[in-house]
Amino acid sequence: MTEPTAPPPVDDGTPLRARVVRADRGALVVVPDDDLGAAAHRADLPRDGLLPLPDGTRVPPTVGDVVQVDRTGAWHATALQPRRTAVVRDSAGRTSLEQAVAANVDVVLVVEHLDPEPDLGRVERLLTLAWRSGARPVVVLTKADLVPDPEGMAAEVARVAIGVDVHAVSVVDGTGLEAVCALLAPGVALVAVGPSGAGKSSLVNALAGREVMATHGLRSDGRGRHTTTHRQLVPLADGAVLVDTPGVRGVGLVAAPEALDTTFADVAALAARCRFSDCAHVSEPGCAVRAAVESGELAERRLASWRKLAREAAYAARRADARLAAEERARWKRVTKEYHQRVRGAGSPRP
Ligand SMILES: Nc1nc2c(ncn2[C@@H]2O[C@H](COP(=O)(O)OP(=O)(O)OP(=O)(O)O)[C@@H](O)[C@H]2O)c(=O)[nH]1
Ligand SMILES: [Mg+2]
Ligand SMILES: [Zn+2]
Repeated sequence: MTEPTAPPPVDDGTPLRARVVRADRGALVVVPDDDLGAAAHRADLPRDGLLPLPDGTRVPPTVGDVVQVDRTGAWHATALQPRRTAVVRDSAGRTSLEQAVAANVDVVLVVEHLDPEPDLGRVERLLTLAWRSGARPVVVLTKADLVPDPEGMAAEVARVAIGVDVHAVSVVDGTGLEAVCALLAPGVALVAVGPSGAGKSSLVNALAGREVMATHGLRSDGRGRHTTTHRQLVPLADGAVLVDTPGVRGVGLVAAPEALDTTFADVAALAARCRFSDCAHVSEPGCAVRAAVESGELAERRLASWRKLAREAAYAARRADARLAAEERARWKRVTKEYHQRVRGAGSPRP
């Protein structure tokens, strides 16, 4: 990206409403929210790296966030606007269970390659992540120029992407790009998620009409090093913005039963017809899910994928509950300690 070295605009002392282009540990890179194509500028963060929401909770800002920036002296971010949407993934971090990948996006581009063959389970996982965000998912299948029947493959993927548009594209011969361009409009924010080597940055460059992001130089086999190493918001020519993200091996899901039911609307509809409401779809009598697998209506693979993600979501929910309980215990410990200190203090006033 262009390094944020441009001089700050004239500072009249009023705070700036700014969009986060990039979020690092101690500082943000921001642009004015009313001019996303303007020169980027550095804005420092408080020492703990957190910013307050209007309700007082402090959270780490992420790319796409709208922040308030104080421009007296060195720019520093002071507050965070509530997020319209948030793409969140399971975090391995100690301080929080969720990591916000991108905020305030309207569209999540689930980017998957056609060559090597698309991984349907990964598409289902990323669609669940996308539905959970509140934004609209769109599947983009890249490298259409490398396969003989991209449309046929897109139709296969569309069968596991219920209610979602699926486009086969190529940045080499331009196939399908107009369908993705049709999503762009002034003020629209998108994020591209998908495995390393899928062609996210290549797509970003094609949509931007210039080389904004570095891409993998050699023919990639989809493995090996990640070319994009940090998330970044890129202004596109038509007033839209797109967040490019580093490829991830497997994004962990946060608890999201509704999102799962949306991704697997077919399985959920079948499960609603099982004789027992707590049917585990293994060997229960009157199981509509098993019956659909046996009749070939539902692919065994899809059922297995749903089970895997449902287990993961349930685990995440338990972990979130455990954390809440631990936080509650810690709060009570603090409260009672303070109480005892006050009582002691009242009995024998400290010198
Ligand atoms: N033939 C062909 N190659 C493509 C296409 N799109 C991307 N590639 C190639 O795929 C490789 C990976 O592309 P990138 O855009 O760097 O992939 P990425 O998803 O950004 O990868 P990470 O940044 O590691 O997550 C590069 O060698 C691109 O040239 C395409 O439409 N057709
Ligand atoms: Mg990239
Ligand atoms: Zn059942």
